[in-house]
Amino acid sequence: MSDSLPRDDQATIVRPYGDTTGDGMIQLSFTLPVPHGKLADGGALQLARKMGLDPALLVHSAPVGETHTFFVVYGSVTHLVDLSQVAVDERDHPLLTPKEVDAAIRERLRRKLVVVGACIGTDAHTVGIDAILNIKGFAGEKGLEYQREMRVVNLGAQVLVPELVAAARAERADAVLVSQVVTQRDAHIHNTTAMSAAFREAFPEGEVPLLIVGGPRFEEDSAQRLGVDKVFGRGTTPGEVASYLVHALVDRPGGDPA
Ligand code: B12
Repeated sequence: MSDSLPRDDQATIVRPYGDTTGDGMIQLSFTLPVPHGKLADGGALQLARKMGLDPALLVHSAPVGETHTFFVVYGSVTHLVDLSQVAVDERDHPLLTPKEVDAAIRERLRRKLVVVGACIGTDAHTVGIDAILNIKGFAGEKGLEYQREMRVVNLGAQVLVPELVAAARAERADAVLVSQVVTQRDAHIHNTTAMSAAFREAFPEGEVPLLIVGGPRFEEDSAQRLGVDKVFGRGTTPGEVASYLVHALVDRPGGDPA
């Protein structure tokens, strides 16, 4: 039995757990554009019941300014989770140590692997891309700057797509790493598709750098839809990114080692 699945047997059907096994209890939070009060509370419970929570308990209700109210609702759902229908994007290459990453690049690429990174659009959330690129790293792992065989150019925040394309060309980037944290009005989707289209227009086919995008709200199986080679989500570590770079740029069958 897999450790990651807290179940009694190999069943693929599970229900949420709150107070007792299989009670179906979940908690959700949301905001309604209604002033704080009994009307707002009733509206919140109505929404929860329409979403399939029965019984639904209002455990928190607080004003957000004078016109909105924030809620936390706790309740039981009747829905079942069918694990056999869940698609998981499993890594299809090994997780390498920093030493193995450097050795692979040195021995097989025989030149430095160039990475250009940026946070594009109006997004100023640089902590994520810095976690991957900067030497201080993330979750106990050093960032890509630690790799002796990589040259990392971090352009920082609010980089415009034409600037990114120009930098990738000037630096002869093997890979372009883009971060998108703000998701309001699907900004991360629009910015990423605009970025990938710009690269495909600016570079001849077969010479487009490897395009990687990351951020906490991306769906990891969305690379094709976004026009990029790879998507990394919440909690990504630098080692996962370095291992993927080796897999895609150094080990790639028919890859250009020159
Ligand atoms: C710190 C922070 C800020 C700081 C940013 C400082 C900086 N230099 O980055 C400041 C104060 C400037 C800020 C401003 C704003 N923020 Co802010 N911010 C946050 C906060 C609290 C933490 C983000 C963070 O640093 N996470 C830690 C890093 C390590 O995690 P990460 O970004 O997910 O990165 C990891 C992975 O996603 C992945 N990854 C990320 N990028 C990449 C790229 C690649 C290539 C790869 C491989 C992997 C990868 O790897 C990383 C490591 O695992 C979040 C809330 C939260 N708790 O997440 C809100 C949050 C992101 N901010 C938010 C908002 C709304 C704003 C503002 C619009 C607020 C305002 N009204 O002014 C402004 C926007 C400014 C702008 N122009 O972008 C919202 C976004 C909501 C949404 N749906 O889009 C959030 C979610 C808060 C909230 N709940 O409302 N913010």
